[in-house]
Amino acid sequence: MRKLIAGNWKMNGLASSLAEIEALKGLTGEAACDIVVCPPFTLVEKAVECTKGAAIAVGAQDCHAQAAGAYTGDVSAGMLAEIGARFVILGHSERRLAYKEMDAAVAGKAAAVHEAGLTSIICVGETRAERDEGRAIDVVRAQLEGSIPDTATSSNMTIAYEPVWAIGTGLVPTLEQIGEVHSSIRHMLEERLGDDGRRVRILYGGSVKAQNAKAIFGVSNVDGALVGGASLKASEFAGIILAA
Ligand code: G2H
Repeated sequence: MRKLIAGNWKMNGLASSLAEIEALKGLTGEAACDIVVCPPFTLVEKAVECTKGAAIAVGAQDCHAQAAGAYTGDVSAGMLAEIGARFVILGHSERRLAYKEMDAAVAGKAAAVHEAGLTSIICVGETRAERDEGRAIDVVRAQLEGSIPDTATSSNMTIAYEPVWAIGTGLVPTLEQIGEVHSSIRHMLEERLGDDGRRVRILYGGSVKAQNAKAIFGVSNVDGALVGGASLKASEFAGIILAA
């Protein structure tokens, strides 16, 4: 399966940061994978302009489940589609934690993303305590069951497995641990979507760097990466892209 490497800028980036996307265009001409950059809302439209003609798609980091209405501060999937976004990250653990986003809310947002013709990147992952209690697979299974809407197919949904304890910490699970969770996710996707479940891309996220990317991409059922900190600098992000 062709890999997908997605950069999640989180709440980082001003207009001057678009220079990193410009640089990325020059560094990734030979890329053998699909590339997505997800800057903050304020830069999505500018990033779309900046990537015109390049093989780099642009995504957002969240959206509302409704198409329009009295939702102060929110942005709908249709609004993102109108300005050229093609992907939306949903249910990132930082949002699940800070905004108490539950699985059902993530599923509602994902349905809206699919309705708008965009692709959802649905994030799941266990906490350190849940892993230590031996519940990592059960937690991920429950999150997937609750967060995937009936509108999902392999063409409009990507899953990102991001163990919460590996995010921004420099800690990375062993390749065996990554392989175990990714193969369980594959199994769950096949249960849910039948044969189409085999074609859904499953990304790994959590402290991916140019230096560890190649080994992670060698794990069965790892179809790419969701990259945070290391996506902010074009040179480091390009290293991950070229490892795919
Ligand atoms: C996990 C990841 C990107 P980082 O949140 O979503 O961030 O690569 O900084 O651990």
